[in-house]
Amino acid sequence: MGNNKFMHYAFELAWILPSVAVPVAILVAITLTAFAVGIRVPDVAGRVDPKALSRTPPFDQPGVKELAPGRYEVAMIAQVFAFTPGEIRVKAGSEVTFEMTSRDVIHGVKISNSPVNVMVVPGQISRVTAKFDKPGEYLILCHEYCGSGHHVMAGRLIVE
Ligand SMILES: [Cu+2]
Repeated sequence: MGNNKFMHYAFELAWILPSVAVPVAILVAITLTAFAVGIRVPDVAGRVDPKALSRTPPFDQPGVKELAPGRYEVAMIAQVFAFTPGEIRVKAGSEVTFEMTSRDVIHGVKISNSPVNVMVVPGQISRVTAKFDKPGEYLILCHEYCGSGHHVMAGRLIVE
């Protein structure tokens, strides 16, 4: 009888332990990616009239701005079928904040070998920050089908 009861508890424990361990493991994974690897969910930084980009800062002057040594801000516009600016140059080890929006339809921005992966929606400002330590050329790709020229929509980020 006593042995039976022990088996019952052992069986319960075999289910309770993983049901606690799995959420804990997920929390650890989220914490590690957020704080150690620096992967964050891109936030919606605001709204903008897609028809008034030419007179709305920072999109009236799309391009790369060096705020401080190792600290850049990029104002980028996506439209069929190009990114403006199409080429971005930063120094190795820099932290780059991208503020992006679309002039026309929904695009997506993925920068190869980096955590940057964000939807770019007309009317919305998408903001994402990433650090670029390794010198080289990083491909900037549109990853949301946006029309007949989608496959040629690309830019590059050069880390020097
Ligand atoms: Cu596209």
